Amino acid sequence: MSVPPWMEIRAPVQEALAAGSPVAALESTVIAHGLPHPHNIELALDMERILRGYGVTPATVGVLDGRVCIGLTPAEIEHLATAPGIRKLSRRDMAIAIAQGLDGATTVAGTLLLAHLAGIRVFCTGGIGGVHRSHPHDVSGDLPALAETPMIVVCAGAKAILDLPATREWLETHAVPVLGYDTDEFPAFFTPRSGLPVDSVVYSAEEVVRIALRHWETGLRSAVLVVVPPPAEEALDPVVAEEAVAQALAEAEERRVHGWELTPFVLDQLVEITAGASLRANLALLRRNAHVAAQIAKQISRGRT
Ligand code: PSU
Ligand code: MN
Repeated sequence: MSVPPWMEIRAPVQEALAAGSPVAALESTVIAHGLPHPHNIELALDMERILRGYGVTPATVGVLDGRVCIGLTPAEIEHLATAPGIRKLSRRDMAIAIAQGLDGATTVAGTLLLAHLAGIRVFCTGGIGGVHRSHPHDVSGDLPALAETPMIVVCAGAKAILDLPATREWLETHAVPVLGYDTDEFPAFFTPRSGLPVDSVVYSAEEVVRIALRHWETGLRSAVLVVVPPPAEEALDPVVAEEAVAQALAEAEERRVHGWELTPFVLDQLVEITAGASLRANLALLRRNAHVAAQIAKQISRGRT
């Protein structure tokens, strides 16, 4: 596989890919813009530890001085977690960041683009972006990236701050199968249920991989979304969650926050409004997703199912 000159696949990831050993990609926007310091660094390193515990090589993706790095080092993760002015890189921003030598953290969309280019097939995140409430024209770049990238993406659904029915419809239209991992409902990120259906319930990594391989054999190039509910002990009460989201969105409206800043702003507000409960839920679901993604990465590396 030929790798572009601006991409560095770091040695552990390169070796694992060459040997056919399991690899899972992790994004860095959640580190730079999604979680407060120092939880962001702790969580990023913890997700890597969870993957390694299963024998899976973590590939945290980010851009440093215009170099695309697949498999950031802990020092580089710390840089993205603490330095001011780290860009949030979706697909449209990538060429600019590379050509202009910028530092940036990759969103779900940005990570999908780069991890696929590196030959990775499993990606673990918290919640995907989607259609924003009352701004139906603000559609996250995550959705078209999911429609166009053959990758198994493990998440807790779409962030509850979004229009979940519209987001769910979008995935359906663009041929992204939604597999509920031991659940029959699309999770609402902070809470296990949204009232929206999944396309199928699956109970094992083996089932996920079998479906994903058949999906791509049909010629489709879209992602397969595996949705995992947040752990019950840390999940928010649905009424509390909805009230907090409404309050956070009203605050964003009042301060006229929009575009790429909206999601981080609202997540930040939620931590304050819920006195840290939304943060605990976010951290817990990210860890759980890493456990599920690790098993899927192991299974896909075993070859044909
Ligand atoms: N999930 C989280 N926290 C986050 C995000 C997802 O638990 O911070 C990030 C992801 O990187 C996702 C991005 O791609 O938010 C979506 O941003 P936007 O709505 O601007 O596309
Ligand atoms: Mn957006």
